Amino acid sequence: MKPIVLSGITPSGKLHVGNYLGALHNFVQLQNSGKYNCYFFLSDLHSLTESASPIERADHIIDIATNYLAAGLDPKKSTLFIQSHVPAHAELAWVLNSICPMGELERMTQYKDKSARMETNAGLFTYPALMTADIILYDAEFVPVGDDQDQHLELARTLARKFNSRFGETFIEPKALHTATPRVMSLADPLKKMSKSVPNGCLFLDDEPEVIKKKIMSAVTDSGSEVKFDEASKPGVSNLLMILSAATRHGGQAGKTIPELEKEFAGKNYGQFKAAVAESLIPYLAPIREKKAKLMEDPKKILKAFATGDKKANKVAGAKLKEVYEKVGLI
Ligand code: AQP
Repeated sequence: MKPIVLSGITPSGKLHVGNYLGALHNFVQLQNSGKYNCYFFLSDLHSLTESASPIERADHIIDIATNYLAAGLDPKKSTLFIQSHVPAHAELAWVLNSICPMGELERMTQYKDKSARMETNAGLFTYPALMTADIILYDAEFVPVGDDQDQHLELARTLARKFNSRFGETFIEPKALHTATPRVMSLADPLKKMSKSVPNGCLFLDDEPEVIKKKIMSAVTDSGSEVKFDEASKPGVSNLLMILSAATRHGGQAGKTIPELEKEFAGKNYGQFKAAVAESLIPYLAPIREKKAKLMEDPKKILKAFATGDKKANKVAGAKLKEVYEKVGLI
């Protein structure tokens, strides 16, 4: 049996290159490797913790679903589904909330960061329990994510272990899978990660060439002139070097390495370097933007691509939830 890979993206805004280079690109690679049984979903229940209007939320769901397909996820190769169409996620989350120590949730950095900049709610606080349910319902061994999710993955392992030791062997402890760009930083503040909820630092997947150029040319870099990778003293330049390295890959081939790029840009200034980053990114992102625009002509067809996956996910997750209810003594 092939190992199970599962991951999701929250429809809380438009996708940015961090979401793509840290997660979505990897989903497609893993799917196409043929080595895994892949599940990819839209974590729309998680988006309820944010204050989008119903119309905005529905638009974001369609937008991310379209991005999945435009980036190369294929319902014939992967199980693609929508979280809210599979009730077992919310049900298992309640069971896990009931065994999850408050202290584990209180120390989550994402919760602390978000609660510092937005009004908090109980959903935001207990989101890692729902995320754990999302993963362990399917016996997922590997979860491709950006490194901002490592702490939540660690909690998923803890909760799986805790449940197993209290109620008997039921869940697999999942492991994170990272890409070479596990944390793309904000273009406006390279000390913070690029986040959908802070749009002014984002390069969006469907930004037009002129917008890409403008955003990259005005990305915050440090004083100095040397194009060198040093995350402590040159976080802006280091971030752009990582983005450029990813954007120079073609097909299945690896991109230029950071040392190769440092050599290529020795003696060149930041303006020349940034222009080269934009020139590589424009053709790198164009196929996704163009495919997405084509898919958007028929939004109903997009959601149809998730219908078979919804059924399969309900079958797998429903069976696991039944086992859980029996083990905890619900009759
Ligand atoms: N900056 C990033 N660099 C690399 N990977 C990233 N991811 C997010 N930001 C970066 C990865 O993208 C996947 C989907 O993320 P998500 O939408 O489920 O949640 P998130 O991590 O909270 O993403 P955002 O963009 O920061 O959204 P908001 O602002 O709404 O919270 C995940 O695998 C994530 O690691």
